[in-house]
Amino acid sequence: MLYPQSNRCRTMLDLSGLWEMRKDPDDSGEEEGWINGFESETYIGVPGSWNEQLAEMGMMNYVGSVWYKLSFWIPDYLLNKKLFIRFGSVDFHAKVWVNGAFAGEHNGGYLPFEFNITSHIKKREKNILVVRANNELTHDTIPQGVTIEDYEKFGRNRDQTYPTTVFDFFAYGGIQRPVKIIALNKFHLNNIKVGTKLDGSTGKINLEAECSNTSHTAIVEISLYANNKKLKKLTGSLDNEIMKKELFIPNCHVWSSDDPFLYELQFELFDEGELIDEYYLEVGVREVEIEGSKLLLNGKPIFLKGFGKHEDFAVLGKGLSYPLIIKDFELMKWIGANSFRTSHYPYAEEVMQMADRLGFLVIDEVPAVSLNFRHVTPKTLENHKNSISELISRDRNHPSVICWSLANEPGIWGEDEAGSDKAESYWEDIFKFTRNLDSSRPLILPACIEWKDKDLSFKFSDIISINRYWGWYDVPTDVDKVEEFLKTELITLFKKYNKPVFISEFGADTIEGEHATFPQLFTEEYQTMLIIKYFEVIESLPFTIGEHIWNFADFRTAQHHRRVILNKKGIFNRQRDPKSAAFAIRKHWLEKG
Ligand code: BDP
Repeated sequence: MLYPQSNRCRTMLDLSGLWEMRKDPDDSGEEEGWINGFESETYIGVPGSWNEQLAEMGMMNYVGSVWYKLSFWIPDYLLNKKLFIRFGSVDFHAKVWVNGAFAGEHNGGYLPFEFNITSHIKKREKNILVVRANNELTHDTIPQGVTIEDYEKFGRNRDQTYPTTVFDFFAYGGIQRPVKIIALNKFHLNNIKVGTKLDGSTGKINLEAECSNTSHTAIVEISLYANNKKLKKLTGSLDNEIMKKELFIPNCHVWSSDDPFLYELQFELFDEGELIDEYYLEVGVREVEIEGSKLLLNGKPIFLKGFGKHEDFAVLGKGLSYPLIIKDFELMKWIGANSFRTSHYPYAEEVMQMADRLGFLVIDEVPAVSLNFRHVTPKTLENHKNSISELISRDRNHPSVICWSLANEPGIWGEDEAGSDKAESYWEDIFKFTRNLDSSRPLILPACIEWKDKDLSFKFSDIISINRYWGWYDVPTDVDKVEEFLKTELITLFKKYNKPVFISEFGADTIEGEHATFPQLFTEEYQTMLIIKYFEVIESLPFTIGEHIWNFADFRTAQHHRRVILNKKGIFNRQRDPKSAAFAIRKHWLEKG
């Protein structure tokens, strides 16, 4: 599935705006015929999460189905085209109808999906689009859900959150990314895959273009541009609707964090000499490898300085905001970061595009957070694999994506199952599945303290990635012990696995304005002191490949006595003002280079 664009052969209509909505706590909408349209309760901004924008009507903690409705027109000049409806994401389940006809459904949040709606469209009349979004999570879904009974059953009553979640971020619901109609010719490009490699100063691009059923006379022409100048043109013919080509660029301008140069590829699809589709794609030529304990970008060791982030902002929830994307990149540049992790789910496609353009290195994560092996079912595994293949298919062309992260902190609920054969074969399967889809990027899985060096995923990962909270959840206030424990632990991990070690999370909740002359949790001084201590330890060990602070900014979580509305481990507060630690981190990272 290609990211939508308008060009000579493609038209894209943006359906963002004010839609009508109605909640459906009994899930009776389908039976009552809402698929044809329904009497609305109020309006809702799309894209955007329903929770904060409609908190006053009880939507803040709502878990269940919500119906959305919008009427739209298809302009006359598009009536003979193939029409698709594309959703950037709906969390976590969506069913879609056009003029009462079922268009399709999608399971799983944070990833795009599209349906062909050509035959459902009314010509020269108003069309009614109806979407049922549902944000319930179960043991089978990715991420998994948890029930009140589960907390009791496993003696974890004190972990109970409202709404109930197994993870520490707010499970916002709704149509959170843009909805677009895409108009294409009958024959069109369906998908494009690029892979890049370097051979000395020559760049090699492997290209694969997939077309909808074209005739045998169809050909694809590919042109390579640098700074708007055409450098090369290749022609490929289709074999079973697929065209494969290799493109060589002598004296290639490689993509890197310091110089994120992007070439542009233009794909033109011709049938019997007539142009029937085209697509433009930005491409960065670069190579990522692991060599011994080093992570190499274009053959040179690279050290990751950055953050675990969240998509989260007041009122918007997880709704896409272009200015917020730009602001976050500005702050990351200002502070001297070169990378981030899309903890704990895939971020908007526009975030990935900006990372390519600004040279940020991204660890791209699937939404498999806090997997509970007591509850893992064959369906969970299937859904996990689906999100991996949807993520790779969406993001594989981004030079900024240097690693796939296959889960976060599985087995945190003290389950024996997380250390059993069940977990081992699960990870074996997941890692093998992912490598089959993309063997060009290292795989990681940020793990927690629960299983120490025995975490079963380490065996399969290319990089040992750990989230560590010495100085916060363990040995709070004792910064000397942090040094001793962290160092010993990192050395043990490296000795055991002989793989690069990455510290994917560390940090301290901090309330801006709180100060103390001694180590006091929640103060700005304590956050600064702890983070600088981690930097010293991590950077003193030659086998570490990076440090990602938890978190970039304060973010909303489910209600719990451990959190004062937000998780306050941000280096910036929720509205993106810096806490004191930001200045110390900036000094450290800019000096480090
Ligand atoms: C880590 C989790 C992260 C949490 C963090 C915390 O990976 O999602 O937000 O702990 O407790 O274990 O702040």
